[in-house]
Amino acid sequence: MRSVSRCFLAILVCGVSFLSLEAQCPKRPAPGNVVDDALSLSSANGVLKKELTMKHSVDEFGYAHYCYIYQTGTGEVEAPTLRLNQGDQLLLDVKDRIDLDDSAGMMEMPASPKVCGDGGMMMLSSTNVHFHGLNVPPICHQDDVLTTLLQPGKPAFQFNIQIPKNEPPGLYWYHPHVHGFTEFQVNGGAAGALIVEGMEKFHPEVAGLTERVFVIRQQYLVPWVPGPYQLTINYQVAASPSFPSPIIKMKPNEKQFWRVANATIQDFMPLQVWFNGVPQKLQLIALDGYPLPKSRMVDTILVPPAGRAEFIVQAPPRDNEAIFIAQGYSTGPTGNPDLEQQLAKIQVSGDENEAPAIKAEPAPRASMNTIKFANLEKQKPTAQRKLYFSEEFGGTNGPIQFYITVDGQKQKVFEPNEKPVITTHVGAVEDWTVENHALETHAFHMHQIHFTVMEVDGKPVATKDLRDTIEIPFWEGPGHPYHSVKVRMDFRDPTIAGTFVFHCHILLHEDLGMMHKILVLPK
Ligand SMILES: [Cu+2]
Repeated sequence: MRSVSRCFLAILVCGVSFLSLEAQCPKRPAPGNVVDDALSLSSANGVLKKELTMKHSVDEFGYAHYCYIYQTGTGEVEAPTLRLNQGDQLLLDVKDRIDLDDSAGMMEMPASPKVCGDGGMMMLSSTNVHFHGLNVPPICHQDDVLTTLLQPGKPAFQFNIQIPKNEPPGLYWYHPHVHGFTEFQVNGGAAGALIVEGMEKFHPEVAGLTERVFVIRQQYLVPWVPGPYQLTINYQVAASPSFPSPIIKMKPNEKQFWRVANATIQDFMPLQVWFNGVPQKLQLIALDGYPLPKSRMVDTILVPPAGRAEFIVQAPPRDNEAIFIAQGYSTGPTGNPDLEQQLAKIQVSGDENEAPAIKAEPAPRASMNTIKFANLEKQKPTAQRKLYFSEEFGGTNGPIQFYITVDGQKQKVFEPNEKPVITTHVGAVEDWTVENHALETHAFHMHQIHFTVMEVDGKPVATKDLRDTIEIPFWEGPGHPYHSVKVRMDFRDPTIAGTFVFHCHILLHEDLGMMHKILVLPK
């Protein structure tokens, strides 16, 4: 479907949704309150078996909510954190109960010819689940977003995922991924954290610390129309000074382990913690659910949309106030402004946190060599590829088309029934150089595997971080070089054989086709 008609339809659908006011989603916390973590659901005896129901409603301010509801003995909670160990099995029953009049038909797109789940047409009321960052098979009932489609009113669909024994411990997340409609549902808050336990085995410095899981989301009244938005932290609106700031409580000098997911639809967030206006050092432990071989002290952690950062924060002494803040970030002439926003006030009170006795840091109990992608940077690549992001106006006053293109191929937007633009095979290790030819920053995301960031703008990077999402800054225009990253892709693990996607994680761009398929053939 042409994007021009879909932009109009977006407005139409939002107009429609204002009319269905019966609240299906639980009430979200009011701003100015203490930020609570989501309910944690932990595996037992190697299994986590739970049910989530996706619903929809519109709040009193007109924001659409899409909610993953978990039923507890005392009521409904939204978007619980799923906690599993390496090797555990996740059995997640998901029911689509989105009550939305999108029978206009015009919103429908033909689904992929293959069917997993209920099949039918892809609509705003259809859903599925992507387990972002998990290195698991791209097949039906696991992490397959191309053919999995759940429809309202149908029986629950079961996701059945074995967390690999060598899965990197860290913060992952789950969210819907129906092409064309992902942005609406994630904008509505449909996103939750998934944690693979065991970080302390690799980073003993986090052992015993109070752990916080913060999911930052972003809500637009009409997500397809650029303009004002609100960030939220664990569903509490963070829009200070318009609203009172959310509150994070810490004890004086206390160290906490913060696990932060950027579940916004398009916000690049340079995260900082300030004491009296001064950015403080944060001890960075992991990025995108992958533990760093060695933690590092930084004052800013840039987290692109869909990225995660895990770090240790130390509170100031008693009666000091500190803030958790996302700095402003320029996404270029055709990008949306990502404005500075205080995410929370850190309120320091209570008993002094006992100063930790000075002792040698215990050695890690597990070697980095036991997790996936270890030493990937030392592997010899078997292929080199070049891809680029670009944008194009579709006509005199037409909308922008968003492309990601393999160099040498024709620019085209993603179609569900397209053929893969890249075919490789199990065993390959490839270096991909991804350039940005657009006047807007994009966020490159690869499904199914993490990649090593080898070079930025043609220069080797020392840290060689493992990521699943990486920002590529905008082109400054004629006379300037394109920004680029070179990433090392690891297709050696046979369990990820199959067809999956890579795309921009600005979700509007993905929905409009800045995405393509890759086929990894079994050996
Ligand atoms: Cu993009």
